Amino acid sequence: MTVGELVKHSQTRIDAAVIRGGTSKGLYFLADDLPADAATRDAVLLAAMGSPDARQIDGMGGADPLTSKVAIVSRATRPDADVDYLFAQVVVDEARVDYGQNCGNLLAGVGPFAIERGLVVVTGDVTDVAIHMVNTGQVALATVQTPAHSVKYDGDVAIDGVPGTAAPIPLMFRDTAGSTCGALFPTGARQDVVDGVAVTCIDNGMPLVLMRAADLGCTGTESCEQLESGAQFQALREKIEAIRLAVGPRMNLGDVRSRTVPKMCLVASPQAGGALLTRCFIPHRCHSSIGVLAAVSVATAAALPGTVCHDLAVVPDDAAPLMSIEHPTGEFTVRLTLARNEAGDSEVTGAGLLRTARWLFDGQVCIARSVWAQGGNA
Ligand code: NQM
Repeated sequence: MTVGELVKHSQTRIDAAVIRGGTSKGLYFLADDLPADAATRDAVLLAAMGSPDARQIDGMGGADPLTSKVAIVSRATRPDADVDYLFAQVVVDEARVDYGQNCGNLLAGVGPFAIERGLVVVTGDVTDVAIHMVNTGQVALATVQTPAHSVKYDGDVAIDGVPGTAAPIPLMFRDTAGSTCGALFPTGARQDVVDGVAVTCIDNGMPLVLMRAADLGCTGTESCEQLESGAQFQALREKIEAIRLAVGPRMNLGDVRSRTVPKMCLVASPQAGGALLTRCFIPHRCHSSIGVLAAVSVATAAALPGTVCHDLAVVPDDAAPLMSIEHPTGEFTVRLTLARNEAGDSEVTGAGLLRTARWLFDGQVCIARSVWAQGGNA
């Protein structure tokens, strides 16, 4: 018996791709290849990533929330989309899979995956893929480069946080306001005071709590390492978590102790010619850059008067301002679409941005047979 046959007999193989989407990386599955039963599927995803374990040494995860992500893709269940995309955050050091948020970075890999797996037909030099984001219910539009009838991954677009360049994948969002919390400003105010700190609670695709870095005794220019593990920032971390737990119910998220939202974001005046400087906690690790829908939510808060960051931000005077959100490894540009509502107030009606993605691996993940017994029914 060959080594391959041994593996085949003691483990179950499931077709999967590993794709870098934006500044994240994850496993991409066709929904039909995973167990239909939710408990069994979660047990399989935990085993695939190697969770719970801080090092994820017995799985494909990279010991970081940004590389412990899963995209589950299937034919669309609504007429205005081409495919359904369910995002799963596999918690690194707990036996938990969270479906309570979207991921705009993995979203960038969904179009290429859907085309390569035959769910979407190439239409020309570029192929638009309308993606139903099942976690929150909106449709995003991704444009994939498809010259010569196949997905083109190489190109000349650089995004901060990823070395080198690749083919652009523009993403367009509409109707993301309140997608998880029910309202753009779920507490009903553009600013609240929580635990003595002024905060803006916002959800334009990602539930976020914005706090001025200066109000918490830091500058916003600190490194992720300092913020995450510096002894001098222990009190800051505890304060941020206390605020998070307090605002969770007020953002219609309930008890957020074991949820991955809301994300917590320190803001300060821009330092590199952008619109605003950020440091995001997702919610306990510091993001090495910034999430896609998190950037959309930050840009939205920066553009709207009355938030904790509007007066710190440099907002271009334009109906479609390009908002450069500075983060630990560079910047992330979001183009907002602004409109006036009936009361004459400015509203954000859409957002567009550029990501890249690269297919890294195509094969099968091997899952111990015993996982089926632990997780439920296959
Ligand atoms: O906000 C990380 C990421 C994300 C989420 C996180 C994301 C988004 O960078 O749309 O992309 O906030 O957990 O992948």
